[in-house]
Amino acid sequence: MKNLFLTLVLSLFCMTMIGQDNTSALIPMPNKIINGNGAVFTVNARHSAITFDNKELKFAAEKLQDIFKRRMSENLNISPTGNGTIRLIIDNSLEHKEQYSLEINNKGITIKGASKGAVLYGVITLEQILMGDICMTSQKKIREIYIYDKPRFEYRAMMLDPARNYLPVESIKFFIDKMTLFKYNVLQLHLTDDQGWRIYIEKYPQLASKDHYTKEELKEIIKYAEMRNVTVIPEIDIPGHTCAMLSAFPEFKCEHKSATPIELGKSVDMMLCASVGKVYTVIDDIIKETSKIFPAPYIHLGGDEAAIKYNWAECPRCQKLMAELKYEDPSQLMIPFFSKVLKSVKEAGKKAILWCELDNIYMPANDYLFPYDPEVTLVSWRGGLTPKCLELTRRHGNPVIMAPGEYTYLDYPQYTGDFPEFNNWGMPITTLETCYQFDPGYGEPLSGQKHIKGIMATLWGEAIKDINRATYMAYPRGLALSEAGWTEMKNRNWESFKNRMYPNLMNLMKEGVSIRVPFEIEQK
Ligand code: TNX
Repeated sequence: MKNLFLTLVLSLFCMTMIGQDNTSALIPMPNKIINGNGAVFTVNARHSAITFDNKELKFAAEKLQDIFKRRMSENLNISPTGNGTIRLIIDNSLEHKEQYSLEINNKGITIKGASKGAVLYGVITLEQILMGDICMTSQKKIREIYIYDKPRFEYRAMMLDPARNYLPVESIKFFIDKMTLFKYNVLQLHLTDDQGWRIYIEKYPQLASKDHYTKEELKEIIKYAEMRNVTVIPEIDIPGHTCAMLSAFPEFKCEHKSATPIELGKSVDMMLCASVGKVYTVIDDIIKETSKIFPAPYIHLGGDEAAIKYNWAECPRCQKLMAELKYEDPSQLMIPFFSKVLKSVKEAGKKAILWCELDNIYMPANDYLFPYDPEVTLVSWRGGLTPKCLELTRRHGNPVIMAPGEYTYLDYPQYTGDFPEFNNWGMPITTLETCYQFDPGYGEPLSGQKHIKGIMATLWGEAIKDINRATYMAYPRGLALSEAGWTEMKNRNWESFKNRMYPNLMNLMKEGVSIRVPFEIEQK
């Protein structure tokens, strides 16, 4: 009797909750949804069990078990075999490796995925269904729905920068765990810069800063990420952004009168000298060791903001090398520099990623660096130069990752009162709405987008002192960018996104994630 009364009160309350339904917390928006005809599935520990057909799915099954416990107070059994009403299945007939389907009807729930990661995505989508349809959830019911989903882009990255400010292993794991909620599948770790060298290299222990990651710690991060369908890609930034390396190897500096003394922790526009032979030996060793630690097929080698004008251009040894090679512009030394480095990458069995540097203040008009080896993937990051980078990569057959600063840089302030301490690069404000406007295809016809591998939400770390600041800068903008990476343009809509965002923000807060509440945005 009491239960009946409660159900009645709850139903009346629920009828007044306009806009809350089973799709109202889906982020990124799935690419195909078919609504049911009003049937419901009731979750009940006595009659429902979770089964999975492949031992690889144990993690997803446990995640699902935890979701039902947290959201419905139902303790479901997991049984690896048998005919549970809630089934997780690896389906090899699905063609895209992250493709999944989630089918809910009055008989049960079936999640099929092309891989364990895809099945996990089905589980995550199911949690968002419960998050959106809170009234049904509170009655332990789920409405009939059919979702058939796969990502627009295969590469959906976030970047963390523990080189500028070290982040403990636990913080990185925390960050990865939250990325997975929005179907990001790559974490780029910017491991080296002027302010620090965070990866311990056995052959050159002098490189590592006081705070660094051991091989075992990196492996632990990689394994944690792998369970959550996240690939960790290391970045060793050369030949610029190398003060930490130069303080361990002062002989790698250029030789010229105006060379600034190395002071660790201060960015002083120093770089590796292109004409010192040992630079290449040490880099070769670093690439080999790093490649053994990280199973990812890619290694990122930077290539950004090299202060050629203040180093190679003035260095007598580099000038001699230029004359020998009949080069007119010192930026051209990037060609032999990277051809040697890329050889090491190939020998280590990897492919390289580089920041796309075109004409900037340090390297005037150096687009003659193209053609890069077409195996090299470039990250387009300078907003204004993105159309040019898109065009050059298309012409030369290089894959490209879209990370134009004005849409995807999470270190940029998100509103006027949000200037991070310690920034001195006069950054534009990147609002949540601006992030949401990002179309990684940059308005190109589909035929011109084939070489776009995906997107990256980039969080530079100069002002990121700890994980709370990292997540505060990353969310909610990371939600908007997740949709740019996953959802086809025809399925995206700012008004709908705003509403779908709120339940997710509440959930993040409940999980102890420090976020920015976008108080300037009205929920309808
Ligand atoms: C440029 S983006 C950099 C970083 C800085 C960032 C600050 C890029 C490839 N290089 O070293 O942290 O600006 O926004």
